[in-house]
Amino acid sequence: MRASQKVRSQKSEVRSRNSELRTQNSKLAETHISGAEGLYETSEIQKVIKKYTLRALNHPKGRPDRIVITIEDIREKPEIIPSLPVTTIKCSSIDEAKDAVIKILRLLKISERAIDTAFDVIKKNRMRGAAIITSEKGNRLEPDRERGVRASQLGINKTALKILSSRLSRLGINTETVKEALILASKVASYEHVIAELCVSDDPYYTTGYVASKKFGYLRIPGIKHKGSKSGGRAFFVKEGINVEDIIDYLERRPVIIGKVTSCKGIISVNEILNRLYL
Ligand code: PML
Repeated sequence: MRASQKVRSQKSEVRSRNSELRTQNSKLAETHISGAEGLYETSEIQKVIKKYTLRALNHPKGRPDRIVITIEDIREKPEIIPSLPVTTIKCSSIDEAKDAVIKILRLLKISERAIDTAFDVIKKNRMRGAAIITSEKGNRLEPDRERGVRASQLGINKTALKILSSRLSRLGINTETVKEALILASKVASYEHVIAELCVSDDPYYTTGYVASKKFGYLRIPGIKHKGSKSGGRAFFVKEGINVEDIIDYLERRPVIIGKVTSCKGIISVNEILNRLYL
């Protein structure tokens, strides 16, 4: 499901050939409001369409004027993977949250340059999908920098969903947002050349982000941005020299289903990660 809204972009001043400044007519630009997807049984389609439509119509980013729902038959047998373990990092301020992200990424051997590139992408929030950033040189690999890369063709089977919901409920975080983000992060991290993912929601009222990796699992970072901030996005940190077409093919086109749920822990301090007390 993709929901969007046409908004009038700000009037811009342009210089004409005789050097006069004139105001250009404003244009309508399409703004992303909400997106969701999953792999489902045929019998679930009606229920899911209702769920996605209601979500789009009640989104805090505003009322969409266009909701597109696409239903596609999957022929390839999905790969079954486990979910990443879930943990929340204790952060009491935005500075602490950013500091935790940087420390975790450094521990995963992501260079300062790559970290800066990721924060820059997230701050600007001009992409619909994710940026692919090499972990040493900090180079951007995605062929279309506006569109980015969309992790797609992902889901969770019914048994695993029940277990996940019950484990997250005990921690008070059993929401669609957390479950969908965890499913996506688990697929992304399962690709052999992905080292980590950094995500900050572009929802102005959702301020918890995450750093996900095979090594430390899905680490939730509360308060990574100010309430009301429109910045957000995803960055996938990858090994240098990877084949970009292969990773895009895996993330966008290979069906992957969570079939097993790994542990869901409570809140820990970033030092427990840094001191490697946690694994
Ligand atoms: C999004 O899709 O907007 C990102 C959601 C991040 C969820 C983080 C969490 O609460 O675990």
